[in-house]
Amino acid sequence: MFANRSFARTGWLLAVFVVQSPKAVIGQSLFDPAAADSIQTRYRKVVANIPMRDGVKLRTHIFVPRDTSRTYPFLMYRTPYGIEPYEEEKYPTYVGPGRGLEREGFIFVNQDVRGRNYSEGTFIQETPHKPVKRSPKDVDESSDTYDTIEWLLKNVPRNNGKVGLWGISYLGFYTVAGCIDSHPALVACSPQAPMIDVAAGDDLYHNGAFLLAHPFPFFTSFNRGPRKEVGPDPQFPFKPGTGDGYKYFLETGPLGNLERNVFKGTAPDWVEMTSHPNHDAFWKVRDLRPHLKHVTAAFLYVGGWYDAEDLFGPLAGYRAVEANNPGAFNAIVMGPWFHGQWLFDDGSRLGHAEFGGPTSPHYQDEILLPFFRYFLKGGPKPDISEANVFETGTNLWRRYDAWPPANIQRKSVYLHAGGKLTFTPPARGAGAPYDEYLSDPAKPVPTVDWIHFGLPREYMTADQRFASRRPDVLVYQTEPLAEDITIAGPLAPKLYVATSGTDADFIVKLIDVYPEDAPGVEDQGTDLPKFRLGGYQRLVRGEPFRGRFRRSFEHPVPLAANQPDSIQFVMPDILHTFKRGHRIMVQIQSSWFPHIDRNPQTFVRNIFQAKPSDFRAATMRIYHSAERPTQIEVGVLPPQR
Ligand code: PG9
Repeated sequence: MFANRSFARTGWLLAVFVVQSPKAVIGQSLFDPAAADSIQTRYRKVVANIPMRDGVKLRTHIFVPRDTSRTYPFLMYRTPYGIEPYEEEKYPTYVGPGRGLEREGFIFVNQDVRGRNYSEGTFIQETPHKPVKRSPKDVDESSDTYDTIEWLLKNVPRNNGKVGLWGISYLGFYTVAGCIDSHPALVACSPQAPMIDVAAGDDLYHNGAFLLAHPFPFFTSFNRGPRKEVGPDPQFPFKPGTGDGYKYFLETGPLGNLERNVFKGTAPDWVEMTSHPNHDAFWKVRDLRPHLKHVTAAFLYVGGWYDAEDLFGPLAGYRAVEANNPGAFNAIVMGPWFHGQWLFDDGSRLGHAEFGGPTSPHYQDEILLPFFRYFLKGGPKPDISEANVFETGTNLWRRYDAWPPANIQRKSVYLHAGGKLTFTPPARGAGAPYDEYLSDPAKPVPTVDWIHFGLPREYMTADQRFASRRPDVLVYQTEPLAEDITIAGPLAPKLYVATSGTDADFIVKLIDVYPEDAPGVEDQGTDLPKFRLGGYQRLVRGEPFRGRFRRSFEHPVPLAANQPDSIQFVMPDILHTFKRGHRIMVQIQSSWFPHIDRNPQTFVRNIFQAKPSDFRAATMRIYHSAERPTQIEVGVLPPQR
């Protein structure tokens, strides 16, 4: 028996991928049951319980190539979600970051992290890194990875002494953590959509606004403690009784009701994560970036422009390594992908946005495989640039020596009276100095215009016409563009605002508006109306900011009612071309539900403890005058070939 045997509901996350996109990538689908047979044909599974320096044993499945004619490097991932199947004689449908690598031959290692599933020890959410370790009891993910590698090198025959580490999402967090103060044999790290700071821009909080629709379903299952009984968990999966998340969460009322009515103490991590709405010490110690110094491995960060969970992570992680390790091999790949699409799907489209064909194979074959071949097997030097990024709008892969590209020109798009948007600031006295709207928490702006529970990843490219017709959404757009405009890098809104309340959210959306006569009709299948691209208001990037944090993310302060104030923040990077004849549009609103929790719009210490009476409608004001020119600073690339 394994101590602390906890059946975390691991199938849930993979189920998300299976349900939504089991398409074949590079041959066999990652979830094709028949794939287990081909894994078993090529590899022999060894089950090990590897002792860490403090004596805790971590359940590890090692897949050793059956071809014993040569030596192989290790390629490992570490996970809180389980490494099924646990039976020694059974094989998983995939063991590595792509079919090409499985065909190539590595010693694949899959490990339950401390305190999860069949590993011993105590689980800690996003284990803080311990830069100083004074005794064998001072352990963290860096030391567990180090001890695992030390054991593998000594106990697995025909290894070539080199180790690679990779992982998507939470597994990406463990990848980054394992590459800090790393074992000298660990020479290649590929953090993919890593959770770098869930309280700054990844899964839980974006600029202080809490992500509700995405993490809630996760915490209804992730916290399953050690289960005594065998067989299906009567509580899993969580059954909200409706497929309409907007309705469910609106009827839930203040978020404290979710603990009282749903979790009821079964989700200690939900309680922990929602007990820190400010960016306090609890979150600061979980941010790995300060420790990404003196790294010795090569890094290949991977992320998706349309990753609804961890878009912040790969960009922030890449920047941290770049800033602190000038000599390191540190590259980034950003494709037009949703969370994990580069492994689990061919990457040809997301919602109504199409990318000119499969995009994942280019990354798998031309970037990922050459990267690991070079650093783990002494293969040819990979033809990989510092930044290998997909340009949406034109559907071209681009390569740059830096990210963002060194030759971008910082410009601002300015809001003007009459719903106009131009690259010039408002002139004095030119039209009304502001626009107003009534934001009512009882009728928040929906995230999408279809019924869904959870956060549909298609929201990242969804048509915004439904929102542009609401009185509580302000809309500003350019004239049809006379030439293509390519924007690269982060977007930096500077909002001049006022509210009749004492707190407010402001969501900024950057949108590509297709011409009314844009060719193309998408046949969504017989039971859905054909989607016409004409007039499509394609979301390019959207991001919230919770007004109380405009001075500090750790110490929120109320907004003074009816007093002009300013808010500056950064929206995640893009690389998008607005084509000639299209328009650039900006929408501003004060709710985005249930993607983001509702702001009561009255200042309370902790929104999770707000009372129903705290939720009040408020008039929001967005200024666009010479004195208060609301704008978004962007990086414009010179015309490219
Ligand atoms: N990034 C995913 C997640 C983490 C925490 C809460 C909700 C989702 C994931 O690890 O898949």
